[in-house]
Amino acid sequence: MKKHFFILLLIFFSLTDSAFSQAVSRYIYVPISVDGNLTDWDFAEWTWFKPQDSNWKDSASFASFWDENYLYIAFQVLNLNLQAIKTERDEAGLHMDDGVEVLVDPNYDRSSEWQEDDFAYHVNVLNAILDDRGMNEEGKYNNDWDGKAITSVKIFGTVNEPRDIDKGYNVEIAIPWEEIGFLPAHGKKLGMDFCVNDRDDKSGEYRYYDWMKLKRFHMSSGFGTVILTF
Ligand SMILES: [Ca+2]
Ligand SMILES: [Ca+2]
Ligand SMILES: [Ca+2]
Ligand SMILES: [Ca+2]
Repeated sequence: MKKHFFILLLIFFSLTDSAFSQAVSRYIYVPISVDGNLTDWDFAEWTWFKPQDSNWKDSASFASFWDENYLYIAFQVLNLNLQAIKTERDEAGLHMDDGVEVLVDPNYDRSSEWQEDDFAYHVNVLNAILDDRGMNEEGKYNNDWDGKAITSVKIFGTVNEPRDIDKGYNVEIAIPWEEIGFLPAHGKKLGMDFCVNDRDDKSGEYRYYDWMKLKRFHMSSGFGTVILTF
């Protein structure tokens, strides 16, 4: 009996974790300066997340603000060995570099397929971008779409110098509302996920973790909810 109770409790908490994860994006009167410096985020509400693998000790946090022009996002990522090799926009494999990924479901329909409105930005620690929106004719994520977001990265350490110990990096992103596709207002909701990609320290392969613990990132039905508030 006791065992069943704990199993039910576990199911409940795993459901609440995935189905009801929410973060708040507060209105900000002074526009964020997208420079990698997070002093303008002093009053933000940070959401912390970490890998599911308990042997993997990295972690990250994200926060969001908005104003009439932009949805702002900031990341603080802890990482001891910064590695990235891609420098060109939409370069294949950029998602495997150390960097962050933001996925947005603007119409908040929480679909299981990647649809026209849904878009993703990868920003690696060299501030190179891989962005996509909707699907192309070949049935792949449409990387030909290039968004207008402004991004900036500040690193604490050295990239591609594994002999030292790095601390991590900050990322700031400003996504224009005209790109998201609606006018921002108090109470408005977006589906979003926040992810960290990591070029694995030992094997040179890559691994990742995200806020919503998704197996497939391009799936808005698994996204958390970001609510705009004043
Ligand atoms: Ca800043
Ligand atoms: Ca959608
Ligand atoms: Ca692109
Ligand atoms: Ca280093």
